[in-house]
Amino acid sequence: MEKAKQNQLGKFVSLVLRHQPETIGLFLDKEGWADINELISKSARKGMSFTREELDYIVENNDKKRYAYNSDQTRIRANQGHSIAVDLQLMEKRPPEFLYHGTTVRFVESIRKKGILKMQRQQVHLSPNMQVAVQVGARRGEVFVFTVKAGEMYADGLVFFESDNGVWLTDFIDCKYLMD
Ligand code: HQG
Repeated sequence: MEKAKQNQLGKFVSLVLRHQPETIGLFLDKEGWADINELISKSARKGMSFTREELDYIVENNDKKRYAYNSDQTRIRANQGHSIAVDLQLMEKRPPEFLYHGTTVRFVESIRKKGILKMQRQQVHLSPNMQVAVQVGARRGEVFVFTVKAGEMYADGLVFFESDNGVWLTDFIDCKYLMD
């Protein structure tokens, strides 16, 4: 599959599995799973044709492991990043002492005032290291990385989850947990 098609297919799958399944009339169950045959046939009907092998390639080789198949490989879901309400049934987990949030300089003042909000997503996304956080922030312009005192939040009773592709999730980060 050509690189351009990989990108196009990846973006399309993200859109329908995380944000707008209704654009192709796709059904997601409450844990975010879609039937793979249904995804393929309904996508084709909307002009986005791809084969099961092409989808396998995307799931296997996606740079961030954004998608996963279930155990019998009949269903697919996004590992994180949803704006629609899904229950990924992740286990709560003790975070490392520090986690990182990559953003852009123009949001810094607002974040210092209001904390890190989940905005359109279901939870705030945090990276396990500075390098990944820089990549996340770079999507939006000049990068700024907040170091988050995750260990302190956890000690204060706040809850964290780690997605299957290594993204840390929590509901909200009060500004007092941001390093200066
Ligand atoms: C910002 C991608 C002003 C926040 C990435 C971010 C990640 C505020 C933006 C995943 C704010 C929301 C998530 C406040 C937060 N004032 N701005 N108080 N609080 N923000 O895309 O973290 O490629 O929803 O800093 O790699 O950028 O999709 O979140 O800039 O893992 O798999 O509001 O999405 O993964 O943007 O990215 P997003 P994010 P995928």
